[in-house]
Amino acid sequence: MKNLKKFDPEIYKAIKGELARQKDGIELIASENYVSEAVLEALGTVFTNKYSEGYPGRRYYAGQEFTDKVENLAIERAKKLFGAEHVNVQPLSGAPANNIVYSAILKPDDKILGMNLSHGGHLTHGHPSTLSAKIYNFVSYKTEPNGEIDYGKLEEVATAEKPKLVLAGFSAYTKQLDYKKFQEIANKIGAISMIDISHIAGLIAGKAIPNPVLYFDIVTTTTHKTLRGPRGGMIMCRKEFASAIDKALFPGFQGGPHMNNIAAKAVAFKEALQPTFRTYAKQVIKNAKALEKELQKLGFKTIFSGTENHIVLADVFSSKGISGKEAEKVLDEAGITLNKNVIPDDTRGPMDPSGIRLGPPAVTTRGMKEKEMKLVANWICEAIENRNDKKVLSRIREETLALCKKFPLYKNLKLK
Ligand code: DSN
Repeated sequence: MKNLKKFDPEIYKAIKGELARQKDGIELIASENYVSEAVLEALGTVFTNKYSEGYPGRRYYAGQEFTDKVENLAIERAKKLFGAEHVNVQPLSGAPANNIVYSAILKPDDKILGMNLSHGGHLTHGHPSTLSAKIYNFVSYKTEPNGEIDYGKLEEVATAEKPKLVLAGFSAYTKQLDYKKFQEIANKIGAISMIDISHIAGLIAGKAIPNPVLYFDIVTTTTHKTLRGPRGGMIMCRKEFASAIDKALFPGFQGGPHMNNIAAKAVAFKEALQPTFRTYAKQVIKNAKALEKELQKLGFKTIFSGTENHIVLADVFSSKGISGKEAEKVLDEAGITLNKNVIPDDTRGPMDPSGIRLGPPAVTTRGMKEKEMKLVANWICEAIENRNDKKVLSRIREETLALCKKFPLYKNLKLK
């Protein structure tokens, strides 16, 4: 980065700082991961210079010999990974992907049935502060006190509300969804079915959990969470929705695709097709289970208990008398990064909720296993229980740093 260092030392310094932060901290934000150096290399290329509105073979500007190659490879690899009939790799991220689908298949005021945000759903699945909630009419379903979705109740709501779209998927839920039930409910009321697999895409690609692609009409995802690709989104669908979705993306919603990201997506998909990715995906779930089990032993109440994916949600307010916001801050000081999170029907606000969400996709990438998860859970407990003792927090910080050094990241990436 010698050019950057010379021309823009402030940005250079921030990049260097971020690299050190990522290398030296225990990253437990369930939606984050570390891309490979090959993915990073693809991201920082001259593809960022190119405009390529349209799709391979039918673009609006000339000079598409290499962009077409890259986009076709990304599509081909995604199809192989997920078994989808049609793939669009151009969404800039998950929220645009969801909005593009809504605009492709719905009219303003049409009804969408999605998971309630405090029960694990996502902002774009109907939160009132989003643009989509201003355009469409969202109704929601919730989880039961035992953490499960009651599919009988879901069917009742769907039958009463008659949504045009039945939406599955989550950003803070820990259970395996019954894909077939969603499909049957959508079929029964003549609705389109959609699942947002942003969180679990890597677990599906790595065959650690079942693949929903055959059950749903439309599947959206981000590419940067468990799938371990660059920041971005993707839409997969049955052939009958392909043309509407492609048009809703361009010219409907986005302009030129970010070809450097699409190149990096193609690289990440190739990585996810390797047998080692299956081992990774399975280990992520083993690690999440180990983390949850140890936290429970230490007195943490976990929500949707008995994780079946990469997410653990803990009610720190009722277990340890600390808010999610304060826990996030204290743990950051100890070298452990995670996020505050609402719990079902949280009586506290989203900026200072009762819970924390944590997950091991990133630490698993650096090679940590169940033994390390046990250590991490114990540090979390110790830091929270001794939150006012700076000496304890600083000792834990030293210990987390020592563990990170044992599992090095980006060995060839050294910024001077
Ligand atoms: N920010 C992502 C997450 O953490 O789940 C989803 O929007």
